[in-house]
Amino acid sequence: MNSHTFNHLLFHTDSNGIAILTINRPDKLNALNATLLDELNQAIDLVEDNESIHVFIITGSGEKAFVAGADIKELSTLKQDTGEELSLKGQHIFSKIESCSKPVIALVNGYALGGGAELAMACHIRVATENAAIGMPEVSLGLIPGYGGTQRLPHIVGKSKAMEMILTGQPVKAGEALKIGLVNYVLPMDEALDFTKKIALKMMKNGPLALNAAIRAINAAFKNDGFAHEAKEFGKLCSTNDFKEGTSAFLERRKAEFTGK
Ligand code: DAK
Repeated sequence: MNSHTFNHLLFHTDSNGIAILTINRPDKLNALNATLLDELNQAIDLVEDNESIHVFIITGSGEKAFVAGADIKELSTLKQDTGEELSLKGQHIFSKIESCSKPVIALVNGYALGGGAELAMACHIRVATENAAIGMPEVSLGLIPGYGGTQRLPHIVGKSKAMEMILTGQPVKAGEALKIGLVNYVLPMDEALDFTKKIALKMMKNGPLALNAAIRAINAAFKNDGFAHEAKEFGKLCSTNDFKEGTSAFLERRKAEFTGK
């Protein structure tokens, strides 16, 4: 069993070669801050570089949240240039997950909101626990998804459902997520990890070169230039009053009053 030390991640590899990464910032519902993103980037490199790892599982610590989004306190300080820069950085890291040469499975154990939903969608498949709620609430903060969500959600659930989810900001519960194809399976909390490992074992019985080629070929069907557009739009929103109001309202625990300015 291999393990590696990070500040906000737990990382270990079991004797079958399944690496399990647990996002570990439970007091903030595993929200993604800058350090955590950097560590996630390093963890992906570890998985790519280690020949004894065959499948990668990403989950969140505790039973409440997979990841409750990008860290809103950090987001609230962004300006147009830093917003676009952060978006491109996050997009790059999530794209590395999507193009990982080994299968990556998200085990969505609770809230997967905003950046959390985007992280789950960058993984190759998703298993959810019964208490999962997946959504893109960015518009309630005066923002849009900035880590590839505007691109991946329509690919996974179709344009119409993606429009509804992003424009209302309302999350879907596990049962609906299964119905619309956003997750592959829904399991009780105490069975979900074993079930996910069983899928991993099925995958790793196959030829690694074939797995790698299949991932590349499937990803090739979904290449587009919308990611750069998403980062630009996100950056522009970072200079608006609505963005300041949306993030302040969350941090001050009040309802946002948007003015369209
Ligand atoms: N960021 C920072 N802190 C968060 C957080 C988040 N996303 N979510 C929760 N927390 C913190 C809370 O502030 C609270 O901290 P303390 O006050 O205890 O210090 C703690 O976690 C527990 O949360 P609650 O007290 O709120 O717990 P509840 O059970 O009452 O509610 C909740 C759970 C998940 C419904 C609620 O926490 C919530 O609504 N959280 C925010 C969800 C959200 O809006 N997430 C989306 C964030 S926007 C981009 C990059 C990324 C993105 C966009 C652009 N670019 C750079 C271009 C992505 C944006 C997002 O992800």
